[in-house]
Amino acid sequence: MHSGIVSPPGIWWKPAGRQEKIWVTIALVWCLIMFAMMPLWHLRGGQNPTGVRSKVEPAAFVARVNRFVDEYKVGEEQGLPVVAPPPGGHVYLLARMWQWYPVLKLQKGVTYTFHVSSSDLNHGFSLNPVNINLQIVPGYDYALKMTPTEAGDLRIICNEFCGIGHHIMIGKVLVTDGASSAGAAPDAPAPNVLTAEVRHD
Ligand SMILES: [Cu+2]
Repeated sequence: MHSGIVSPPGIWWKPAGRQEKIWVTIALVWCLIMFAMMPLWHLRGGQNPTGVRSKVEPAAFVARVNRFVDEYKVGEEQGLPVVAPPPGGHVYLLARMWQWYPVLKLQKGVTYTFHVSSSDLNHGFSLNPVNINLQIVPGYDYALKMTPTEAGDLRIICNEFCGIGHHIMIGKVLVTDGASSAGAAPDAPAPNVLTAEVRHD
């Protein structure tokens, strides 16, 4: 029997053996590498979209999104407006339980200022198959310069659990080829290989 007072029988007090020292050293070195990666990745990795961020009242953001939809709506898809903003303009996307509003139609090779916020609670913006991830927080307008580099049909997946409808919270971004965008049908076949880059200016 042993307790917190009576120490258990064992050999824990013997000096660490060679192998144990090697393993502890490897683990320590790896920890230090990972630790160094944090500042390194921030400065060199291009992983931190340092966009313009500002505070915004959720209701004001909703109003801005609605104005954006009214101005540039070009169609409808499954009850959601499809909005094609002018090239180089501002794009507004609202995350709310449980949809991404509206459907965006963008042009390849054009840089947009992309604003995204939430009107209720935290959501996660994950653009697939492009690897862009952002946390969407109500009260903050997260603005990024974004340039679609390939035409196609992208999905926005919510990757922050936001309630019972979380799994159906899937949005859509259509990227059209600049030249043929004018008369392109929304269901025109699109290549399935997509990339986009986030700029940090
Ligand atoms: Cu969610």
